[in-house]
Amino acid sequence: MSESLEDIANRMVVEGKGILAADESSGTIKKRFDSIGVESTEESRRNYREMLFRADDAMRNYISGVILYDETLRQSARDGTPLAELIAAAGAVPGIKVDAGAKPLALAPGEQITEGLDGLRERLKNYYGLGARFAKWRAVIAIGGDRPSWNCIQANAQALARYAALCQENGIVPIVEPEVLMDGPDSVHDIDRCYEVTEWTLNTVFDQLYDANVALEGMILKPNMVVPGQKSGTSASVEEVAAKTVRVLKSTVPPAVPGIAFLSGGQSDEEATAHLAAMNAMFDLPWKLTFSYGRALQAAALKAWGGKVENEKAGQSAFAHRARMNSLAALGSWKPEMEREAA
Ligand code: 5MM
Repeated sequence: MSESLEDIANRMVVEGKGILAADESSGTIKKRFDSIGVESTEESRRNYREMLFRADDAMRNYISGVILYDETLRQSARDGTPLAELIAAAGAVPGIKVDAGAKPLALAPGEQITEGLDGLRERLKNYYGLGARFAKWRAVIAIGGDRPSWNCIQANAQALARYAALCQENGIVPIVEPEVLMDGPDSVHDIDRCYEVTEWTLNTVFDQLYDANVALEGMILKPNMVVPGQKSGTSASVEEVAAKTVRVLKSTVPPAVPGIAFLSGGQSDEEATAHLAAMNAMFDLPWKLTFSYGRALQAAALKAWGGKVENEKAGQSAFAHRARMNSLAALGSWKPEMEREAA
């Protein structure tokens, strides 16, 4: 019998584990590889990802699921094992990014709408056959000037809800990712503006999910944390970020949702860990709170690897370290000195 949506969702946010976002599209992974001077080819992308998925300690103990890009879900390791099988063999759930990226929203300068609904039902059936049991769709909301507009939030929330309903219809758990960006150019983008826009976005998303008949028990939310914009010239303590993020989530996310797995959104590795740890240590929460980090889990591993086979072990231990720190954060027991001890 196939596993229920609820069981898959619960597995994705099981105690002390989180999700590895390794779903960089070809353009994004090229940027990451450029930063370490490695050419992005089908083979180098496969080698890098195979290194991560074969990091046994990290994968077995701290990672509950991996988000893949279409190419990776169809790739095999050097010994011919499909990469999705490596992930499943380590006890993690393979997942797939199904959006086609954020494109300019017509007549709305500076705003974007995520595309990819056309043909999605057929693609989901195909991905299920390839082993994917969850999917991800990311909407981006920018703060700046008089943005975001009602139109941008509404259009993106409706697309997220249509995507989530299609996933559930096909036995796939949707990760619903409405990201309020933290890199806006605006000086008024302080933590309270981020709070306001995140609250508006999440309320709209859950309205749309309700209208689309999406079962909250069979989905995972992937939101941003409430932080000041990187160019706002303001800052916030770890405790303030944790308190405001938990407050906005408690006022918008029904407890029927089994788990919330944050994106890191450009925070440093340690910031992303510290914020998650503080939320879990300071508050009683109705859902699991964990990580679904891309950059904050991979940056150190990518650097240590540097595109060389002889550095694979170093890349794997850098990944295992960050995965363990974030696992401790998901349990609320991470302390800054643990970073030093491990080093
Ligand atoms: C891994 O990056 C994903 C985006 O890739 P594209 O921009 O190429 O589509 C992204 O959706 C990611 O899953 C989330 O934003 C979380 O990653 P970060 O780096 O924000 O933790």
